[in-house]
Amino acid sequence: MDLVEKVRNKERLTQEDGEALYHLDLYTLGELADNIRREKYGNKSYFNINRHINPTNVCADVCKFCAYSATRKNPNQYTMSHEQILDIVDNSVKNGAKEMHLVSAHNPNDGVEWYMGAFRKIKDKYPDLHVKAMTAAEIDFITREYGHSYDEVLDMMIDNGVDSMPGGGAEIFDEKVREYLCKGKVTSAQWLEIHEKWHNKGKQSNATMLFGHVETRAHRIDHMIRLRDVQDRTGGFNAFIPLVYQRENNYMKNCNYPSGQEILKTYAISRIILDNIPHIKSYWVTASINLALIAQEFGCDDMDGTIEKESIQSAAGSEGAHGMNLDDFVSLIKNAGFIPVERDSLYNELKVYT
Ligand code: V47
Repeated sequence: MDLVEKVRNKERLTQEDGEALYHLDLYTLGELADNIRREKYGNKSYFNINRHINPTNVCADVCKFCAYSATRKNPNQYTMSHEQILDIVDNSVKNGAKEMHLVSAHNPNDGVEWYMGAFRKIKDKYPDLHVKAMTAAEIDFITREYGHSYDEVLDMMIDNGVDSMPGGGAEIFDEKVREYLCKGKVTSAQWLEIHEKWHNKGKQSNATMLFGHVETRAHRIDHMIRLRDVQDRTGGFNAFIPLVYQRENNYMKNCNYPSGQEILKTYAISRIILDNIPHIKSYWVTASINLALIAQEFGCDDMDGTIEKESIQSAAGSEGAHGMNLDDFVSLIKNAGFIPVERDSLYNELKVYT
């Protein structure tokens, strides 16, 4: 059957189909993805009011794409105390934030109590605040460093108030590319296992894919299909977030940087292939705000949030370091022809900006 027909009939696509989608012209692909997105969400475009906190940049791992981490010899290393973290949280709550998204480097000096204590203190002070924390890469690091099992760390997270897991650390699942990018970090199978375990405890998470570096289109489709397989079993992924590779201040320059068209095609294809993951985020920090808005016409339905401060991708050249003013964010979404909808972290609608 013709591939376009197959998509219109909502048939499940194979690896081969996914690769073939890239050969369609951008507008056909965009229309196919947009139809799926509009059927689900109409003209709504989701975002939340959130704060990214990166409590330490000291890292035992060496990922070629990372411009954020610092080794112990780096003069720019930092590790926040719980008081410093709580000061940030206090301030962000005053500014209306409803989600704290905490992601750290893999710091061998801190101990598991440092992580869990921070979550506990945030939750004790703000029981209604959503704590999104701990990538599967961090969890894997903690188990190796401190001798816990995945289940023990996940249970500790739940006991200390973590509500959902972010999608970081997925990078690209293909084992050869992964070994080149981030040898020694959580493996693809482990990343998927950790999320599956988390879902089986009744919790939700997101999934990312870092693209636009040395991977091929086939690797991106393989990445999506591995996520789709887990999602068939658990239904626990809320959103898929394709992260566009930022290339400054790191060790990976030999890349096939993607054009705007290639980025939009990748968003659209992820909407089509991931028939069981409800939301596709065009994360404005790595896509740029303009492309993230256009991506809302190519299958994406979410822009992520106002963020307030971003350290990981901005270290590598993104312009998202200072977040986005709420009024500007809402106006930009409106001017792009969409209805901005503020959501909570689990996609319950909080406010429709008509
Ligand atoms: O996993 C690191 C990525 C991720 C670079 O779950 C880079 O809602 C681009 O996962 N260029 C962490 N990306 C951020 C993350 C995230 C972001 C927003 C929302 C959510 C969510 C999750 O940042 C890492 C890594 O893949 N990253 N370096 C870089 N040079």
